[in-house]
Amino acid sequence: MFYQDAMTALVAALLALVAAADNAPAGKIGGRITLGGLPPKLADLPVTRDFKICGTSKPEEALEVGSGGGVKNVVLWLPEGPKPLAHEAAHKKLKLDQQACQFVPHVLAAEVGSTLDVINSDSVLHNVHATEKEAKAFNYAMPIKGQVVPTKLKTVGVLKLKCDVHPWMRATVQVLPTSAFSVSGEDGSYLIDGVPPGHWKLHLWSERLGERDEEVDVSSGQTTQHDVALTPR
Ligand SMILES: [Cu+2]
Repeated sequence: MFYQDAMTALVAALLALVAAADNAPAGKIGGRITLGGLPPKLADLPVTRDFKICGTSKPEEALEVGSGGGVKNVVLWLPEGPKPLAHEAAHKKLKLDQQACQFVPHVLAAEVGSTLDVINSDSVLHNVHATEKEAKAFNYAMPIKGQVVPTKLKTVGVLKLKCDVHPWMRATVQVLPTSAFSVSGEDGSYLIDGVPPGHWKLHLWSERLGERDEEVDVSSGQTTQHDVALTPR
């Protein structure tokens, strides 16, 4: 029957379209995060012990604004973006160093399933104490210089790290449900790679400026430019 043939052809054409969309090359989202208005002046954090190794003060890193108002350490990700592949995430390692009584870097982002290697580069005792939503995630002492302690990041969420020996030491690790993420650099620029074409919700997190959602359209093989101006609060 003609009608049936036409329907079969139509279904085949639709299936081909769906397959083509699945195979379309990914796009990217890139841009700059800036601060609208004057950056607040944040006081340095006083060092209260182990001065020989730690120095006398540490910069407050909760909000770092560079030249042209670029905001560093904003984490951006697609909450509904491509899920991490367990076998790939298992090989991904992040380094969080303790240098002169400071966590370096101050903010890290990782896809769930990757491993966090915490390093002690100081010849002083540090204590790495992580909480998630006020509950203990892990807590261990690192007395030896050069020591590395790996932790598998098994659950999506925000890990707040501190050192109980040096109360000014703070870091945040964002454990994300997607492999599509980025952390803004010194000048506020970011780039998210491997984004399938489509309409996406883009989530932003800043330690000091809070969280917000944006919407972004991504085309196959293209980089969507998406700048965001945040306001101090
Ligand atoms: Cu410490």
